Amino acid sequence: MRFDYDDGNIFAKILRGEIPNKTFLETEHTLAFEDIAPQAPVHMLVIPKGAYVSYDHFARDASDAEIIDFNRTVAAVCEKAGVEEGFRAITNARAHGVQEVPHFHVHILGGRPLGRMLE
Ligand code: DGP
Repeated sequence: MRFDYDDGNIFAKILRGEIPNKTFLETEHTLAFEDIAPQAPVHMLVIPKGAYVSYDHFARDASDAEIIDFNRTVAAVCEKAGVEEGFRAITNARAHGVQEVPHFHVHILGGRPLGRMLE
C-alpha cells in the first residue's frame, strides 16, 4: 500500500509550531498533547514526530527507535495521567475508521468508566 502524507494536516502544523497545543509529554520522536475536544477527563493524543498517515503506515515504515519511543511515551502518558483504574487506547484509520486528522495518533482516554465500545 502507498501512503501519501499531507503535510498541511493540523498535527503537522502543531509539530511545526504553527498552531498551539497543550503539550503533556515530549520526547525525541514523540509528542503527547491534550485533545481539543476531550471525550473523557483524560483525553490525550500521542503522535510520532515523523510523517506517518496511520497506524499501519507507522508500524510498517517507522524505525525501531521511533516505535519503541512511541510505545514508551504511551506508557509514560498513562503513568503521568494517573489512569491506574484503566484507560482505552484508540487509533482510527482512513474512511472506515473515521480518521479526521491524517497524521497517525493514538487517543488515550480515561478518568471515568468508558463503557463497552465494540458492538
Ligand atoms: P481522529 O482523527 O478521528 O482519530 O480524531 C482526531 C482528534 O483530533 C479529535 O479527537 C479532535 C482532535 N483535534 C482536532 N484538531 C485539533 C487541534 O487543533 N488540536 C488538538 N489538540 N486536537 C485536535
